[in-house]
Amino acid sequence: MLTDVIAALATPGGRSAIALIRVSGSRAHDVAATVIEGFRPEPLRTAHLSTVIDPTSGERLDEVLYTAYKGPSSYTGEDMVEISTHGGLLVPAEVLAAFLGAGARQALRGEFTRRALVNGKLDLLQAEAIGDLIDASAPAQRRAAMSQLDRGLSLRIGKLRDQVLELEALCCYEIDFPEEDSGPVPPERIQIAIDDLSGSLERLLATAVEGERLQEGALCVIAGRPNVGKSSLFNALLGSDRAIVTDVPGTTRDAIEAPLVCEGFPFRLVDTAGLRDSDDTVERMGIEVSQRYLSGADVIILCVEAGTPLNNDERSFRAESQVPVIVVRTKADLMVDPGESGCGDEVLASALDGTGLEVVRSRLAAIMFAGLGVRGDIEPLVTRARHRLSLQQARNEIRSFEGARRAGVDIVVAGTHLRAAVTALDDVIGVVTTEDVLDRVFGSFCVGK
Ligand SMILES: Nc1nc2c(ncn2[C@@H]2O[C@H](COP(=O)(O)OP(=O)(O)OP(=O)(O)O)[C@@H](O)[C@H]2O)c(=O)[nH]1
Ligand SMILES: [Mg+2]
Repeated sequence: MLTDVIAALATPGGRSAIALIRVSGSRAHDVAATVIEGFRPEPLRTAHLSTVIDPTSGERLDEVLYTAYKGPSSYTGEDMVEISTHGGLLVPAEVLAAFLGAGARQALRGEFTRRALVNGKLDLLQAEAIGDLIDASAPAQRRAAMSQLDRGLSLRIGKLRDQVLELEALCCYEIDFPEEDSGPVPPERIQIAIDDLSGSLERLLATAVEGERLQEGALCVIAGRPNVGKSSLFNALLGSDRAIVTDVPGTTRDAIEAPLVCEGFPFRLVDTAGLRDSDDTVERMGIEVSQRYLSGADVIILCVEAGTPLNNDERSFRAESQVPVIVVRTKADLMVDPGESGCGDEVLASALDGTGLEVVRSRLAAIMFAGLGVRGDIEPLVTRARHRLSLQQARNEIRSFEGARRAGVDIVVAGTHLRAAVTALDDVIGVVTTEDVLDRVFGSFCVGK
């Protein structure tokens, strides 16, 4: 297939030692030959030292290293050239302009990976994983993205797809031999196949809550009465003075959000205005913002000063919360008798001397990502609503198939649910051909005719 030549800067603009420009398309090598002095692709995948010349002015723009790739053995599957130029704002822009002047077109967002997908170098899940890897801010996100790039989830979904096709094949067998009253396939065998499949789908779907949380970062909201030390705790956990701290109750008026990594897991930590009845308009608005954040929180840190018993509001807040609440007893350094506070699962902490901060971090990681810790790297994760919705669709189709079978619906009609399940699974990774089903029917059953 003939494709136009696209080019783009693959590194961010700004002062840097080097920058990388990528060029891809059927005539990528021809375009490169117009701009790079003495360009020759061979030996492929080898760095060559040369000079980039402006095709219109003939001016030497930069000394570069270039590497040529021949399709399909390249990232996009097309002929490609990667050029390492010197960094900074001007040089990479001028070299890129030279390529555009020589017939390349500025690539669109994600167009290289999109071509890789079209050319079968990657499936959709792997393409998403590349985006996730680039966006990762916590090691656990990187691990999940790497596993998805290694086709962890693709293979798992491929296996589910195989199971559905297997089931379909069993049913096709019933269609082929209608004269045999009970059918050649014992109904128990079909039921076992259905149960196995449903079980596998449920297990995978069970990873979605924490998987999607891993993708987004768990929303952790710090709440409590004014002046209890919420902003101080926020700053201490982040290790930087992001929020203003004063001894005036009602200091924080707006919610402040910042990314935080706890034991390798991503969080979005939010400091909020202290909760109380206030006549001050701005403070009241701040409290409303706090309430909104609280209603969307995955986990809440409720700050209460050490040595002070929880009041009724705090007790009912903890009891009625829909999400886990970690009670943090603040200002532990001011306590006269260290034994007097911090009962049960409450955490004794001080923003001043760092007491308890590690406990808060590990408590957050344990509560929000316990399942991932247990599963380790073995289970692939469902990290997007897109995956989850398709998997739920597949599961619903399997349920409908089971229901239809029980109700004695004709197997050909019931079988349409299996087709729909395959389509739903294919939506997650890629393309489907009905040839697959036929291959499986005759391949795994050895009918002999
Ligand atoms: N000794 C000690 N003082 C603290 C600690 N944490 C906070 N404080 C002090 O308590 C006061 C209030 O702290 P903030 O962090 O502003 O409290 P807040 O809960 O954010 O208050 P509002 O934003 O007004 O709701 C300040 O004077 C802090 O210096 C701590 O761990 N130890
Ligand atoms: Mg504050």
